[in-house]
Amino acid sequence: PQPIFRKDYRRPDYTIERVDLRFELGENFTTVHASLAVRRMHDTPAGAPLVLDGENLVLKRVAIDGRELPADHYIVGPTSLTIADPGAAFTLTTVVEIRPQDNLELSGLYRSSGNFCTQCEAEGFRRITYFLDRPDVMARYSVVVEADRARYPVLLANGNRVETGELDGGRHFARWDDPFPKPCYLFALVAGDLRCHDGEFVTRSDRTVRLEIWVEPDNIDRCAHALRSLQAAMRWDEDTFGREYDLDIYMIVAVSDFNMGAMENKGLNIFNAKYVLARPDTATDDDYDGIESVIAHEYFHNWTGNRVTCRDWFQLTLKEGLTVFRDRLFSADMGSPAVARIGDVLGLRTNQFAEDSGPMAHPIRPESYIEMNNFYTTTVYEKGAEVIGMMRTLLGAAGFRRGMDLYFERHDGQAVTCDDFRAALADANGVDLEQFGRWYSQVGTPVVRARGDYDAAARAYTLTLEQAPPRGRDGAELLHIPVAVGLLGPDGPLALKLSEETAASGDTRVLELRERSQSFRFADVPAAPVASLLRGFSAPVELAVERSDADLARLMAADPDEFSRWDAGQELARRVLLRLAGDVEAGRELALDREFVAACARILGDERLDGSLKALALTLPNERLLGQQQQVVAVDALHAARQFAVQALARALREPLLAVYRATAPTGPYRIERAEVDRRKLRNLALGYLVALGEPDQVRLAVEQFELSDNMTDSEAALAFLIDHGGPERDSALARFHARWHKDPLVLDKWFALQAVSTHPDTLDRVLALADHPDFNLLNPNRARSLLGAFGLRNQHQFHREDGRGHALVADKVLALDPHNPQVAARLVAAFNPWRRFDAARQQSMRAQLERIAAQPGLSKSVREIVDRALA
Ligand code: DPP
Ligand code: ZN
Repeated sequence: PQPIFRKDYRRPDYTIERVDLRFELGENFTTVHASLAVRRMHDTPAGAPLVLDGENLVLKRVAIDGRELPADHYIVGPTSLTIADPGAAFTLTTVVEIRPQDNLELSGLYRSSGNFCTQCEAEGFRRITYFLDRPDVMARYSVVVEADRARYPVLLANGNRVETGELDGGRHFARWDDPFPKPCYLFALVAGDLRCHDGEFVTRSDRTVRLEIWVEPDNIDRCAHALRSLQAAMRWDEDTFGREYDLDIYMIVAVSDFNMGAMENKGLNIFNAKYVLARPDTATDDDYDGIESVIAHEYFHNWTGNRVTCRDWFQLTLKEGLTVFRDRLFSADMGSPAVARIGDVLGLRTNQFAEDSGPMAHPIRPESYIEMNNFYTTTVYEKGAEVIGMMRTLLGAAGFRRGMDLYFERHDGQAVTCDDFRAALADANGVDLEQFGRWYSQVGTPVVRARGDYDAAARAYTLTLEQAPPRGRDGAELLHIPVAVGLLGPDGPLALKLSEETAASGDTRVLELRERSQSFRFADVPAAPVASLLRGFSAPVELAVERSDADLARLMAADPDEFSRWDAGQELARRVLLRLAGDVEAGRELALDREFVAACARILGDERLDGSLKALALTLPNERLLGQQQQVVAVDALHAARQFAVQALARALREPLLAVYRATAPTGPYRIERAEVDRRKLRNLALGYLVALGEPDQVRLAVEQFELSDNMTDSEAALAFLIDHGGPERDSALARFHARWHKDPLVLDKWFALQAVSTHPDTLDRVLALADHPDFNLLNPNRARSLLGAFGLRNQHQFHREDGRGHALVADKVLALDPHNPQVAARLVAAFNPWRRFDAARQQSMRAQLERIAAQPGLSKSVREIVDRALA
């Protein structure tokens, strides 16, 4: 397969202005009738052929302006329909047959739990009908859905329902019109036996919007949180960005088989059930948060993605980076900004930094791709959101809002580029964002080095910041990097006064680093300060600065920026763990740093910190993050070091941990409220450490919590600790959990995932057995991810076993899945991407698996692209 390059973008020769579709849904096949109003673009030469995309379609009829096309006027290729000289403006009619029931790729029109649904982003619409399947072709749609009434009582599509009726043979139909022009990737259709949880929202201009959440009948009691989240998101987007919803109805459908998290189709979102369904006994606090943010994310796309969409797929971050940024602002406003920010940064460092230093590294706006689905990445999404966040930091909240307003004013109804977005922000504020624009083409994680010099005589502190290219990418252009800094004096944060300023004010400054190296001089600094750098993680960079453990401990205790306090603690923990890993490798006796233990004890007793922040501060960096800090990832030593540190901390803090556990017992039934979430986070953190001691009394605490809790948050946490502990307590808890939940797919996914990420040494054998469990289904994306994704992408110690059995297992499943669902297989095979970061034996093992996969005849282009890049 040939790559497609961003620089080769050309406008389409033809455009499609109106689309009339009729779907005759059937058990064996579905017939799709399409009438497209096509117009030749004014600068297209007369006679240019019309080349439509199409995949897995059986063409039954093709006509222009009602006349059948003679066979010598068109060519049906494997992925196209080419029509010679079709004219300047005409109606093209096609009739095709498709087989949704055989569609296991879950792209296009497919079946899930007996219902019909669609997924068209990025290029699924071409699997439904012949079309110009590209986002810069925007059309108005009218859609008729016909199906058996008994099996498919509910028939949905985008826009407004304008007609329904009965047909012969027990069939019925519904017609839907979408008044807004849209790219075909936002098309959606659903037909099935579904129930509706409904509500409404009154917009700020006093229009009442009907809200409908459609689910399988058994799930009707799990929709309340999704509805509340939607209402909150709608209000927030009005208040924060002045964006009002534009149709009279907004529908969300939950389906069990879905490749992604959710899809923002105009007026008819289709969701992975995981991001809709929640009840206290089935969903954890984190699940509730995930639902709130994904519901909001898809809703926010209505303006950032749908009303203003992408010109081409290279611009994906235009809508995704921006919409992730918007959903993060929303989540921060709904809950704790510091907790939200810590979660974002942890995810970015663990996943995006790894991607950016591996074979799939790409800019947030990629230059080329073979399979677009492979570029729905943490780089495009999460680093993309960081890039938007930096612009907001530079412009301020009000300036950013001005820029957003101008963006919508200029581009509503258009398909545009990242440069258009940046121009709107710059023009609305009269600033220059040219140098900043390099973030869109930059690859890898830049390094910012910092050095401080205190001049006691002048009472001045000079901070020198220097930017260096990411490792192995010399010659990268200089970036425009906002670095938020503060200074801590002996008595706490200092009011800052840069030497060019007239008076001291505030305790944070955003320094703009645009040169290779710049110095910033702070005046009136009474004593040598400790610098707090990159507050709030103001740029997605790696910070390199020499700081003593004592400096870190001071930041950890006194930095007014909650994120930076956490970050200082994590850096200290990272040092401690990496030193311990060195001791493991050298065969030295292990001892946990006393200062570190003392710092942890202070956090546990710190009155200023809520339970969530305490839990985050006392969670040691994960093994993947630690591995990123090493030249060669010391898989076993890191694991041993971290396990040792957990147990040593638990021994040292046993009494305070027990006291915390007792003091945080529930006082009533489960409530999803901030204070309660904080309480559960802290309680489960304490329980985790206590169970790690391996003592019968502490294990019993987990067994009791598992048996008595009324909610999934507490029972899942207890189960996870029991699985790590092993023994009969584990087996009986797993059996009980399975007996209670085996008919509930989302809960059973947890059962698989918890076993896959376990630290217990027998994990690989158990995962092997689970892959043959009757409840395992490789073809269901959630289930495949819950076992294999969790194991391959999150369990560094077990996946990278030296004997290579972990590698072999995941490679086997990639090969088994690829012929059916290449998109999910490609996500899984990415587990091998970091292979060059390991020792010789592990490299050889992973390389052998990659070569075995590469040699597979008929490998999908999705998996081929990842594997070829990994081996290159
Ligand atoms: N549905 C995916 C998302 O919202 C792709 N658009 O991010
Ligand atoms: Zn999105």
